[in-house]
Amino acid sequence: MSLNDYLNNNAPANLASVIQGLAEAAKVIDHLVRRNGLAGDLGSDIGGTNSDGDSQKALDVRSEEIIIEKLQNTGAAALLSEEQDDPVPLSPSGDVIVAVDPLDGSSNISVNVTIGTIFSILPSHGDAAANSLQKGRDQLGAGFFTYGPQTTLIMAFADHDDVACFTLDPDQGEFVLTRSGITIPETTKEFAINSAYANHWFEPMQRWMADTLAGKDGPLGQDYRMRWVGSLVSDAWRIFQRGGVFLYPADQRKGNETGRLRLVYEANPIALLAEKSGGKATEGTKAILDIMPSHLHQRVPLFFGARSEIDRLENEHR
Ligand code: P6P
Repeated sequence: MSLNDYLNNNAPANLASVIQGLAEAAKVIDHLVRRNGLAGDLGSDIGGTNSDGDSQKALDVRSEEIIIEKLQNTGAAALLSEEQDDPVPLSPSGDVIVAVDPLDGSSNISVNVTIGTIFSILPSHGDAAANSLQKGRDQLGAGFFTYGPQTTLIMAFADHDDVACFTLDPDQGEFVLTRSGITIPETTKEFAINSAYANHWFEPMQRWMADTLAGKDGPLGQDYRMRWVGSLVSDAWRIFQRGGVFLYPADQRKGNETGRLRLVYEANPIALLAEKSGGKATEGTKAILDIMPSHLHQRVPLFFGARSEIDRLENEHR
């Protein structure tokens, strides 16, 4: 089944047109990724910084331009982006808002590691400020694309209990349904974290990891393995395909006291997919989807995946 057929059968018309626009943008971004280095270095810093002072890569900016172009006339009223301070107006008559991380994993562009585009679709209330500050529980749909060995899409809608995966068929140039009914197993032996910051973690994370690393001789009675790509979409795709748990805690490093990942256009979309897949997504004590954003680029700790492991982590935070 093609993406268009899946959308026609399962999505409200306004969401279908927005996702079709995002899919067209993903095809163009994918082509740029595959040609990186052949026609300039899209992983190079362009000297600018985004709203939060992160250095911008050429592909960050170009990806956003492509998304804005492809969302014209799709029913999206405005775009909220990691690369912008303020909403980017699209269709005045639009009734949804699209929040994006146009290119997640920018530091990996120049080293041929999977990167992607993350999106969240929210209702438009006709007021820019109100549109920017909505709980993830209010999302109408969410998902992400990966640009890696395969070009893929995973998405879900709020009023439809299915998480579906698509692969871009390079021969047809179309996204084709490859899996649906995605579920994250209740338990796992695989965790994803950047352990280089272990000495900066707060106590709950330290305790969780100590029990985990104790392995089969410890309180959990099983050995674990670790995977860390350093690209959220890549680690997340693996977890939605074979299970696992992802952990990006706050830590005591300057600037990471409330976490690294962004609530509105990274944590919320992933959290919707995680809950729809039978997993959990928390910041330690509260479901990601229940957090009211204080500002568009708010950072949060993000833990998602296997329910039993997230429960264990939340118990450590009590
Ligand atoms: P670290 C990429 O820069 C990103 O925002 C996410 O995609 C990824 O999960 C995380 O940062 C990696 O962070 O601290 O391991 O470099």
